[in-house]
Amino acid sequence: MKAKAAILFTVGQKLDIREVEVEPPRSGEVMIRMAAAGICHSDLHVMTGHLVAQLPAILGHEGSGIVAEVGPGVTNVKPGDQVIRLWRLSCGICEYCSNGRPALCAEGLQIRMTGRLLDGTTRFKLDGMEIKHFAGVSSFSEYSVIPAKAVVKIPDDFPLDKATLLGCGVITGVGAVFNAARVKPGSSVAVFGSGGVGINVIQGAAIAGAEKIIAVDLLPNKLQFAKQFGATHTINAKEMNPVEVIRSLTGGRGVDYAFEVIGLPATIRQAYDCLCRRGIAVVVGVTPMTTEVSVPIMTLVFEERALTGSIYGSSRPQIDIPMLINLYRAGKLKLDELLTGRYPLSQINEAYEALERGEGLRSIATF
Ligand code: COD
Ligand code: ZN
Repeated sequence: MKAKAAILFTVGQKLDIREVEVEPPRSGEVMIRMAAAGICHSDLHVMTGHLVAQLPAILGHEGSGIVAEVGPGVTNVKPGDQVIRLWRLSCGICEYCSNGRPALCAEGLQIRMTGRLLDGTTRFKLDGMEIKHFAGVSSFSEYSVIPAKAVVKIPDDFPLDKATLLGCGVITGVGAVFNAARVKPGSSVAVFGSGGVGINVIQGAAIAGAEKIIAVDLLPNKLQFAKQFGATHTINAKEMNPVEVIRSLTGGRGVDYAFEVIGLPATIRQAYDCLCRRGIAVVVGVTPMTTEVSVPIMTLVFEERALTGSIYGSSRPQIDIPMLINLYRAGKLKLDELLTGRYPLSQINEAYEALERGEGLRSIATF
């Protein structure tokens, strides 16, 4: 099967749209005809070399589509089913899967680090050359093959463009609030970074019933979006020191929860510095892999503050995605307002240029 796909050949280059050969699914795999793929900053981090991936690869880790074909032994989905693709495969039986932390499963890490599916091979070829699967998803391809365990079936009448956003931005942001921090009603929250993922931390905090939600960004348009998604206060960190303003907004106390959704050591430290005693800072953003972050022992121990990370919203996608669909249908989760741009796959580099300029909230590539 031939498919148009966006390939990253070398760090620092643009994505190249090429026609690749997609092999049929093998045992335990499915082939998806993609409907839409999300434009997330994490793919941009791969293009700039900030995040490491095996290349050449078809990028994209957020996506939805329709099952086109299933390999031997697949029973959880059938051709014609609408699905969301997960960027972290999980085996379902290891210690972490059993404990409700499937994003920590070693199977998913193996695919992420090698760019190959579980049998050690890829299903994409370009003129006989092996093309890697980014995050086991490679959603920037008209067709792609993925382990059947890494899809979530969604209702037949659910719009696939909105569904796409659930697969990374929404579950990562809302999940960090619900699962990692477990934000309590009436609490105070600061969110550093109000982009495509940060805005979902903000709406997650609003759904969780936080009383004060303070959004921090450098761009006025993002802070405007933050208010629309439930922020009670906004801070432009270009104009003022966010830690000082957060302290003064909380009467000197600090916030119960702070989220870093940018990926910079300085803002991770700011998130920690604006906590109250026993406050929790959750880091969602990733800095270059060798970075270290330090915090003062005085506040860590004597104030019992916590600094932790959250990967993929610390979620259980087979439970959390249906829950997010229900929240959307109940009018509580904003997806229509989140989707601010659509680009055909041929214009995917323009979509990333718009992301770099800070336009909109979340865009999708369409097929
Ligand atoms: N202070 C305040 N805000 C800032 C600063 C700063 N110093 N610098 C940048 N920002 C704002 C930007 O203006 C922008 O609004 C926002 O931070 C970032 O938003 P986006 O839309 O560009 O990026 P997202 O939301 O698509 O992605 C954010 C991540 C943190 C997820 C991403 O950057 C990242 O670190 N990814 C790696 C982690 C990972 O792989 N996660 C899983 C897949 S997403
Ligand atoms: Zn993402």
